[in-house]
Amino acid sequence: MRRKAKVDSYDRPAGGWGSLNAVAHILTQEEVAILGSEILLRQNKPDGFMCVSCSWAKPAKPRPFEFCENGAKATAWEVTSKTVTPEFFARHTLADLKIWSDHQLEEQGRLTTPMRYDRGRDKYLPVGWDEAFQEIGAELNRLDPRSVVMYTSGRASLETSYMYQLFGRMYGTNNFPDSSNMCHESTSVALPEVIGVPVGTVLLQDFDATDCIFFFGHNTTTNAPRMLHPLQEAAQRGVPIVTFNPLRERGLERFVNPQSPVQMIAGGTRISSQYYQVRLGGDAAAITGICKWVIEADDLAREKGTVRVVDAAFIERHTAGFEEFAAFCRAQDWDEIERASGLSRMALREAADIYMASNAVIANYGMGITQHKHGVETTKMVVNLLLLRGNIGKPGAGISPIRGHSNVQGQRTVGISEKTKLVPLDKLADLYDFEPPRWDGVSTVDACEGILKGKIRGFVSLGGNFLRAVPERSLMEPAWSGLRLSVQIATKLNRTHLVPGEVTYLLPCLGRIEVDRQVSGEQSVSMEDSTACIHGSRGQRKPVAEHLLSEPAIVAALAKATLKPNSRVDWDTWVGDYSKVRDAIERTYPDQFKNFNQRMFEPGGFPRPLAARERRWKTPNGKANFTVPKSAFAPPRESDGIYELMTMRADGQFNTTIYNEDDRFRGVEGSRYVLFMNPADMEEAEIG
Ligand SMILES: Nc1nc2c(c(=O)[nH]1)N[C@H]1C(S)=C(S)[C@@H](COP(=O)(O)OP(=O)(O)OC[C@H]3O[C@@H](n4cnc5c(=O)[nH]c(N)nc54)[C@H](O)[C@@H]3O)O[C@H]1N2
Ligand SMILES: Nc1nc2c(c(=O)[nH]1)N[C@H]1C(S)=C(S)[C@@H](COP(=O)(O)OP(=O)(O)OC[C@H]3O[C@@H](n4cnc5c(=O)[nH]c(N)nc54)[C@H](O)[C@@H]3O)O[C@H]1N2
Ligand SMILES: [Mo]
Repeated sequence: MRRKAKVDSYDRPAGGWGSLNAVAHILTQEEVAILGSEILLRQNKPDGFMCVSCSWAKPAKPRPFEFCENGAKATAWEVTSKTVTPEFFARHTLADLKIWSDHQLEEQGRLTTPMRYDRGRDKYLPVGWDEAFQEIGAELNRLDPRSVVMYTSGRASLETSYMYQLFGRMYGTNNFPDSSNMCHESTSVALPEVIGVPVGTVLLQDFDATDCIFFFGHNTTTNAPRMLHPLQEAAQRGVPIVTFNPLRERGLERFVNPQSPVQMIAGGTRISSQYYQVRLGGDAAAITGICKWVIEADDLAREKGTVRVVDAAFIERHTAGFEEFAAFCRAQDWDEIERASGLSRMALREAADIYMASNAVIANYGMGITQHKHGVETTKMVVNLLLLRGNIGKPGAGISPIRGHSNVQGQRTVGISEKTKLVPLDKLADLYDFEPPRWDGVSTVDACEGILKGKIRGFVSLGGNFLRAVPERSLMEPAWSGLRLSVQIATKLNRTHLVPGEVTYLLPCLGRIEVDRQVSGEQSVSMEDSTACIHGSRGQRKPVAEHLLSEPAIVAALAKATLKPNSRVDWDTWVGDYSKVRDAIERTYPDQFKNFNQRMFEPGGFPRPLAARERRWKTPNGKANFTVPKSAFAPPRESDGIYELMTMRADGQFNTTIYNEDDRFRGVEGSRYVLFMNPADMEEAEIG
């Protein structure tokens, strides 16, 4: 039953009693007795499983409960005792199911049986695994590999992802778009150009050593709640946390640690010391303003012969482009900076003063920076700010893009990419004696265009909900039905599964929290967190249904049914013992994964070596690069009555997975279709 939507102001802190309530609620909703079974106690622990929700770092010395409200929701959602059986599909045509909400679809529970779509009956019918693999293999062999997309959602393990990309390349395609194309692509493009690594440089211990944190466009309360712990500890040490966000996000203001009895009574800690409600898309202008103050202060110091404000030695030795960047900042006009950032010059002066008074600064950011047309330039502006005072490659400092899915960063590390320059193709060719395709494959956007034009004919999806995750649904859904082949490897029923191609399979897999038993015994898998640390993860729960296969087993079976035998790749041995896949990953990336099997359960994870952390710059010029933005300032409003619209996640969702229709921290209950508007704008437009 739908509840009536209700919107109220939420003035309580994040965390606290509300969090505990929400956890109890989801456990009941999903009919899981997991508190008793101690499963939550194993979450994010060195001997346990890695949370299937966000990718935030896992500490070496975990708290007794190293999970947050949303992590508990994600666990309950996966280990639910509810199941979708063949009888369910026998009862419902896809036309029936199409009117269900996204919440209702996934809420049916875990998929249990491989299914094939039957057009005549408009229903999914059960099919044997072998038959499914044989038919998919035959279909793939009839299609041109260039016309086949192999999508990955960011949850699959390093082992699965490595096998999947190898299968695809041996089949003949580099079409490996992934969910990261839809979130931190700006990071993956910007950072290699300016600091020579595609990922963030901070480690969890940097939060203990930092003396200032800048925070741009991330809703930590909902999207990486465990990060509130290091933020809270830093705030308690008196570290300034300078936040830029058009919205006042609750958790960035106050946080009550639900694990601390004292705080539960005392009402928590302030998180942000400064909260700047930057204009939407105005971060590049705001950072320019801050840098302008820094440069002016430095110019003055040079004039007077006093201590430099910028880190001149670092700039001299490690960077290129400083003079051009400084000239750019000097030349910017304050009126224009104020207009584009929505912040006054004195507010930016205050932020600059805090920045200049700090010796080790971390800059965190999320979708508020990346998901703009100018996301790449704005990301580079964040780097400019850090480079001015040598805040990359020293303890307590660095850049920290807060990634999304729990292994989205790791998948790129082991070869999931459509861009050939990011993949060691020669090494793969050498190790497995085949000729990988050398052309660049399609990204998510290219894949959509290819589907619209009818050029993409086959789509294999390793998790995810592509049709719901991409925009332009009204164009994409009809075009999707033109696909010859759609193969969906999934745990839960979702919207994409309801739009079949000519030949459509739904292949149910084990989740990460389930025990994965193969011939050599119980298997573990691994993933990379937002700070480039690798963690092992062991399944804990009995699988929800007997016919489920693991993701590596499904990928291997598809590969065997599609490819000609190759004596260098023994898919069965890999499936029998995943440590053999890790050996293969280590052979492919010897520097990154040295002693992979021995180190995967190190508390806190083992950090991948990142050159930028040691101030070695793998950029084309061997330097860290200052860059001048070309177009990052928001354009003027075209006319009155035209508003800027921002969309973001609610608290009750994980991307397209909708746990419930509430957004507790924004005071919304019972609906996801809520538009917030500034009261002044409403009054002016006579709305309400
Ligand atoms: N519970 C839960 N956790 C998740 C997810 C989930 O859906 N649910 N998704 C996961 C994934 S895949 C990802 S990518 C991450 C995403 O996590 P976030 O990066 O936090 O993404 P959003 O939820 O879109 O929140 C964007 C934030 O940026 C602010 N913002 C919007 N525009 C601007 C701007 O122009 N400038 C600034 N400075 N701020 C702006 C918004 O007010 C909001 O606070 O979360 C991951 N974790
Ligand atoms: N409407 C909407 N669109 C979005 C976003 C959003 O918040 N809302 N967020 C954007 C962002 S930042 C991202 S990263 C993308 C994410 O895009 P996707 O990664 O494609 O989407 P998700 O919603 O994360 O995928 C959920 C589905 O994954 C499957 N699944 C869950 N666990 C597993 C598993 O262990 N194995 C397998 N094989 N399948 C599994 C389930 O069937 C579930 O229905 O979406 C982008 N687009
Ligand atoms: Mo994401």
